[in-house]
Formats: sequence, C-alpha cells, structure tokens
Amino acid sequence: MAPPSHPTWWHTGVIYQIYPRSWADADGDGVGDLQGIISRLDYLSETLGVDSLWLSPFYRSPQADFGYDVADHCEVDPMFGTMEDFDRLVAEAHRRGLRVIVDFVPNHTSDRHPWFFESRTGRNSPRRDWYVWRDPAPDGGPPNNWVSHFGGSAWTFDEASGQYYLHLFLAEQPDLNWRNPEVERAMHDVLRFWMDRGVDGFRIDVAHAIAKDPLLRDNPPAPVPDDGYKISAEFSSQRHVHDMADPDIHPMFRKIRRVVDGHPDGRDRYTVGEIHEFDWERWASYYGEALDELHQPYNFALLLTGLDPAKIRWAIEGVETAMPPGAWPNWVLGNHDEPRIVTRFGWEASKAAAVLLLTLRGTPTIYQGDEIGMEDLDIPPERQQDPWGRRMPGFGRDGCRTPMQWSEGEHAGFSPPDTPSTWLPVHPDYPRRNVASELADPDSHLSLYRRLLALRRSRPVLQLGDIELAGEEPNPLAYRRILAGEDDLWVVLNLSDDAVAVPAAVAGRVLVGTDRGREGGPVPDTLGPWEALVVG
Ligand code: TEU
Repeated sequence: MAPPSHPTWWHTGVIYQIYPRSWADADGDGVGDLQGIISRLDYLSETLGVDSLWLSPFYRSPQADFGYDVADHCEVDPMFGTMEDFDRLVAEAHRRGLRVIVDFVPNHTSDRHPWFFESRTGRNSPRRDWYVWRDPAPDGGPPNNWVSHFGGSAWTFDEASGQYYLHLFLAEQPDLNWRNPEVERAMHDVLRFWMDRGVDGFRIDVAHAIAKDPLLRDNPPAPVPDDGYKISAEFSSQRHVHDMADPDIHPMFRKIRRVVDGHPDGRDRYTVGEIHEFDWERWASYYGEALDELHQPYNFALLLTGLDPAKIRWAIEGVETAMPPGAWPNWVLGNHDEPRIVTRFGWEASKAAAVLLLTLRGTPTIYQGDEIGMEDLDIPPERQQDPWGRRMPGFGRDGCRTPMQWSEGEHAGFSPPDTPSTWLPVHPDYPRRNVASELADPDSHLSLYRRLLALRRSRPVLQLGDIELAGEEPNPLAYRRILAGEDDLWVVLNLSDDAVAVPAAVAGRVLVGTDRGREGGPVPDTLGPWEALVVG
C-alpha cells in the first residue's frame, strides 16, 4: 500500500463534477453554459478549495440523452457557448490552479452524427462498419438478446437496409464499432484534439462497453438476478458477459493510455473510466498490471454499500487488496446518474458521508450541489426530461440534475432573474439551502465541506497516507491514515442511529467534526448518532 512513486494532481487532489446544463446559466435561456462556469470558477478554487473540475458533455448534441449523444466531438454545442468560451474556461481554470477533465463518450454517438448518417446510407457505405450492423435473426427479430440500459432490445431495425444497428443505450445513441481500426483512430484523434486545447484529463463514459464479444453472442441468463443496484429486472436477468468488457478491452485501454501519455506537451494527464464493476479483481484489472491502462477505473463501491459500516469495510479491504502495486484508489458518492446523498441517507448521515468521502485513501469526486446538501426533487411526469425516466418510470435521473442553488434570489441565482424558466425546476428548498446562506452559516454542509477540504490541503497524510482499518466491531467505522515517518491521524464515524463508544486507540484533538462544537477539543468517549470526527 505504498504511496504512488510520482504523486501528481489527480492523486492528491479533489475532483468536482460539473453537469453543465445545471450549474450556472449566464445567458438566461434556463440552461447552464460555459460562460456561467467561467463566472463561478472562484467558487471552486477559493471558496470550496477543490483541485480540478470534470465537465459532463458540452459537445454538439441533439440532447436526446443530455449530451451523452454526441453529434460532433470537436464542437461546443451553441447552447453551451463557443470554442472561444471553452478556451477561456481552460485558461481561467489553469490560472487558478484548477485542472480540467472533460467527458469522453466513446461507446456511442448521436444518430445525428455525420458518421452515422453516412453509415446508415446502406450496406455499401464506406462507414457502414463504423457502427454495429447485423442481419435479423432467422425469425426476423434482433440479432441477439442484448438489452438496452434504458429498456427494451439493444437493436433497432433499419427498414431501408434491412439490418439492425446496436445501441446499448437509446436508439438515438448507436454504438460505435471499436473493432474497426478507423473508428479507434478517429476517437484517438478526439482525445488529441482536446489535449491540444489544454485539457488535463478524460472521464470515459461507459468505458468497458467499447469492447463487445466479437461474435456478438447472446448474454447467458443470470442465475440469481443481480442485487438490483439501479438496474431493471430486464437488465439484471442477464449476465453481461458478452455485451461489454470483452477481454479485448485491455489492449484498447492500453492504446488510449499511450495516446494520452504520448501527447507531446508531456503534461501529467488523467483518465478515469466509468465502469460499474464490484468484483474487485476484475475492477482492478483495468489499471493494467503494469499500470498501463486507465489511471483509474471508477470505484462505485459506496453507491452499493451505502453507509453500512460492515460493507464499507468490505469495500475498503477489497479495493486495497485487489489494486496492483502503485495503483491509486478513488471514491465516488454521487454523480448525475444517482440519487443525491441527502436523499439516499438523510440529513445527519450525509454529513458523516462527507467526512468519509474526503478522508478515505484515494481521489474523491464531489458531485455539484452535494456540498450544500442538495436533495433530489420529485419531478412531475409532465416536466420529466430524462429519457430513461420517460421510458421506464422510476428510473429517471432528473431529481439529481436540478439547477445549482447559489443564492436566495430568483431561480436560486442559477439563471439571471428575468429568465422565464429553468430547464428543470429549481428545488423549492433553495431559499434556505444555497451557497450564499450556507457560507454565512458555520454549521452548514458547505462549511463542513470547506473545513474538510482545507484540512486535506494542509495535511498531506490525508492526500497520500496509507489507510489502516481499526476496531473489532464494524461500527464505529474507524481508520488511521498514516504517512510513514511524517504524520498520522484518525477518522472515526458512527454510522448508526445510536450512540457508540469511541475505540480507546483513537487519541488526539478533534480537527474536524460533523458537530463543529467538538473541534479543537479532546476526543469524546462516545459519538452521537451519525457523528464523525477527524482526530489528530
Ligand atoms: O452512464 C451509463 C451507465 O452505465 C449507468 O449509469 C447505467 O445507466 C447503469 O449502470 C444501469 O445499467 C453513462 C452516463 O453517466 C449517463 O449519463 C449516460 O446516460 C450513459 O452513460 C450513456 O452515455
């Protein structure tokens, strides 16, 4: 569990995810934009104190899946601004010491991408093979049993050519064929394009889906349907062994890594792959044995474990044991696809969740708005936007995508006051839950996040130290962070509704606590429900 041999910004820093539609709207059309982001960069660097930002897609797109359907990888959608705005955003971010990570969506494009237009012109199109086209099964049905993440068959029939095309998501998101070297090259060029513009890293959308079984065999049935993490009965009735994560994914990742590391400007860049994988050995394999694949596969363990202390111990041990030597972990508690932290765990528990996320060993990613304790909004059916929710009631992701709450002003300060309406409604709790009011309140979520982030900055042990789990019982969850010969500190979290004794070994002064009144004082004998402390 040694620290990385060459620690750089993505090892030590904290990443903040911006969902551009919902963070800051400068031009008053009710949708966030790049100018809005530029105007709020000080919030990230000064107020909050994070180190980098990840931008969900802002590329030209018909927005069938809100940007995850890209129609031009190398153009900014006019809804978000211009390429000049993007260049300014990067320059302004860098001026503040913030790194910029952009979303890379390799698995599919929009059905309005020029490549797909050309591909669907007919079987003889020079780009036919850029996507996955197959003849119907003998009964005329889809070529295999794969299902879309968003419900229904993963195949759509094209009358004109008499073939089906594959889409693991919407029919408006046809899958690219990464087994075609021209596709691979074109997508590598996309990476180069953004690196040339100064971006520091890529979050790779459904990264492992780019490698499918070359024979496109049926997925076998799942003996016991999955544990139901966010997936429909239809999706979990199959073992997803052929529609994604084919072993050929490894050379594909190695090539992506070579492109990213090989950029002539020689900057330290980062790739993180969106991979929902909870078999730790398999998960860890995406680092590459020689650490030559992804810098990190996302670790979504906490989305599965929730705040169950025994399960979190399982995840910490699993992750730490499985990683190849020198690999660096990461932790995620929310993103634009998940119900929000407060919604999942409740108000008090969400403070303990903040302590957990920002003190575990590894790179944390904060999803916009979680730092002020935003909650999901129940969107009435007629205002629902997410195509997944519209197709499959109950699976909608709009709730966590409502506009960022900046102030108690009109539209929560997200859009200019005279904006007619915002693309999703603002959560009605905004008059009390917003950045401005929380800044003025030392007991707010935002104040807790700021104290934790400031502590992380001032104590390298929190950035790079080892982690050692302590205690006999699962709860309280207690661990030490240790930077050999330099520094160490304790983290102790009561992940329950009952008071619990603090293990005797936990000694020192309270540095940060969910209960601010404890800070600066000695370690108490017991922790109240959902109380968490950093002690050193
Ligand atoms: O998410 C895709 C993804 O794999 C999961 O959220 C998936 O939906 C879940 O595991 C159920 O199977 C990414 C983006 O984050 C999301 O916003 C996009 O809609 C999706 O890819 C398609 O690009």
